[in-house]
Amino acid sequence: MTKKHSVNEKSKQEQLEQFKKDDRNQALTTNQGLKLSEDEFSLKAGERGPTLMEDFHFREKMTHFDHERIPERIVHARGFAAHGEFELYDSLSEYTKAKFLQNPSVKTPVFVRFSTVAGSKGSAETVRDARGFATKFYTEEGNYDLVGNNIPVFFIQDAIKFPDLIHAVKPEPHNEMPQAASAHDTFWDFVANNQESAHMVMWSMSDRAIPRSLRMMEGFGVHTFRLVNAEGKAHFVKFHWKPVLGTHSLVWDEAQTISGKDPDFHRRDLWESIENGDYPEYELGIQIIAEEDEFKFDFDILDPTKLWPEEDIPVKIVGKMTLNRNVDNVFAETEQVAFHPGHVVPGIDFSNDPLLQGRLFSYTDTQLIRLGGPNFHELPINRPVCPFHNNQRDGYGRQTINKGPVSYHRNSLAANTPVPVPESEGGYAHYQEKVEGRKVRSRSESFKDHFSQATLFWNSMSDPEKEHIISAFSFELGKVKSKSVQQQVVDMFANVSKVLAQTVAKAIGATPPPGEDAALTKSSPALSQEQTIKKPNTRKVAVIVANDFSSDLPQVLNRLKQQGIQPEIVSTTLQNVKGADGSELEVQHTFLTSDSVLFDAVYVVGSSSANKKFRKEALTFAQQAFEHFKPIGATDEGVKWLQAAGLDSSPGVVTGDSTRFTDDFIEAISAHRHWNRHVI
Ligand code: HDE
Repeated sequence: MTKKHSVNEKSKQEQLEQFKKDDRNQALTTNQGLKLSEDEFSLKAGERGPTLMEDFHFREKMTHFDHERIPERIVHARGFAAHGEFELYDSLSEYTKAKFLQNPSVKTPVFVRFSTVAGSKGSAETVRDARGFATKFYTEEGNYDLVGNNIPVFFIQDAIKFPDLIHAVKPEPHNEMPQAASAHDTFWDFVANNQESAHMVMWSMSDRAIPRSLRMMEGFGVHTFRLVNAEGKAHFVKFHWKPVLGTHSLVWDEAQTISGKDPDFHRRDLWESIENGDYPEYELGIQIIAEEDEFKFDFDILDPTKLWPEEDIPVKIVGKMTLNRNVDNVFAETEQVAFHPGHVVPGIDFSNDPLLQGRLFSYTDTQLIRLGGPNFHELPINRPVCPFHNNQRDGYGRQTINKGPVSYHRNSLAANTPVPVPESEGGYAHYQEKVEGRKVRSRSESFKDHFSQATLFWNSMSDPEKEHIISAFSFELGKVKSKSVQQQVVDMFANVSKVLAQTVAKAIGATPPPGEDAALTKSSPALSQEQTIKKPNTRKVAVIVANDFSSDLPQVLNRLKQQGIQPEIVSTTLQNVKGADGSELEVQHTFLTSDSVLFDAVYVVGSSSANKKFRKEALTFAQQAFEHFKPIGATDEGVKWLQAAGLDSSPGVVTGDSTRFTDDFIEAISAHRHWNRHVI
């Protein structure tokens, strides 16, 4: 189903055909099916008279409109989703009896919703935040939901603290500020007074919290789950999604500018990639720990503030998910989809992680208010693809018309149907873990180390990544008004790194904690994005061109396209630009409608006939790309412009007319960012 055409190129003819297929070319009717002769004027007593109560058409239309909104999600309100499919590489029967994980030839349909956590439904998408990564697998045994995030650990260890965490990070209630941001007093007060948050805070201050694209971020199930095979043997498991394009981020200044220039940046990127046939792909990975090894680690595997270092417990890649279809209607699908970590299939079970246990209550509870009653499983996006039967009846919005008088179990009047299915025939049976203990409200001693893995994360970062973390802390705490909270946070993070705490303290005018960092004991290279896959594919390049461009340009652009790079022409107006040899290029953006931050690289071509204003605009693009460490290319007149501005001969800046230019530029684009550039 490859589409491979640009979104803008969708022809009128195609659109008309689409309209014919759906219900748009039908007669306009009321919801009762009554054909309507007129839809512009309400019924009035005389042309200038009052509207009449008997205008049922007006009242139906207006009432429906008045009720169009449903409550947004309390967290993860801002989200975007796509359909796709999941394929397994090899059977996982050794670990699980889940049917969709047995046979590599089976393609399981999926629906994935990505989200930010803190912001409201209309908030900007490139804010500093964790991203939700929720996948619904429509399997033949029922829906399985893997409701994860792009960060592998969480702020808290027990679900009972979730309302406190979210109250702290959401806008402060007295003035409802700030929107979609953790840079305020209550969030950092929570952090300092709930130190189990240390590890996740390190991640959310890192580049992971400002992904370049939803197509370029990892996903994690976070909790420890259980896989159970046909013999009843269980293993502990953690789930990972690894993006085929690698894990990449924005830089903070760029992320903030994009929030204003294009608050829909991430959804636009996902939508356009799918429309263009550049389907986002993620490989599924599992980490396995045998039950008998549960206590072999220096952390508790039930603690959701801990990850399993990949170097110690390798991630086995077991399958691939491809997102290949955009939604038809965002409300019907993306907004009404109801995920729940408790939607499991035989062969997948829970662990006693106290955060997971609490989530198992919260998700159905929230749908009851959000989707207005207990029948949300009947909405098309939530319906399993396999049949479902039980004795549940009635409720708001019931769609199924159950027949017959019997709606209870056990019965004789309907031959005791529907019938429970034994485990051996596919009925779900919970893993029979032995549990014993006193009823207590307390936390296991094994959950009390909050800093070792936060330090592991810090130690695993490259120098630029460490600098970004320091700046993020300095930004966030710089926005905090309480001196006491600032100092508490600095003192807390001295437990992670003295260098980190001392540098941040200086930046925000707090007292630097004394001491030096201990010698590095352990790091986990897999945690650094420096280690990620780097490819030029789908990277967007702003090509700045004026009339009289050189005749080589179309060839350069073709070579970039062959590498999967997307050159887009930027000029003064949307009129085609003409080359010196008479060839023409279609312009996609003007200096007014676009901005350097919306591209991965800038290529300045210019031309000798370009005026001063053009040259200034081109250099603004290049300068900003330079400050964001992005690849810059220049040929023809562009080379002189960059030289005059002192932007040439830095890492990642490629200039020249030689045949090597394109190869070098592609290499620079593949590197994504050039951190060794001297930016003042
Ligand atoms: Fe959620 N979370 N969560 N969460 N969560 C919701 O459910 C909750 C947690 C995650 O695209 C809510 O339908 C509690 C961890 C995603 O529709 C709510 C706790 C992880 C989404 C809820 C957590 C997540 C949600 C709000 C602590 C990563 C969006 C609307 C125990 C593993 C799903 C909704 C979508 C949504 C509760 C912690 C991921 C209120 C109580 C940890 C991706 O039920």
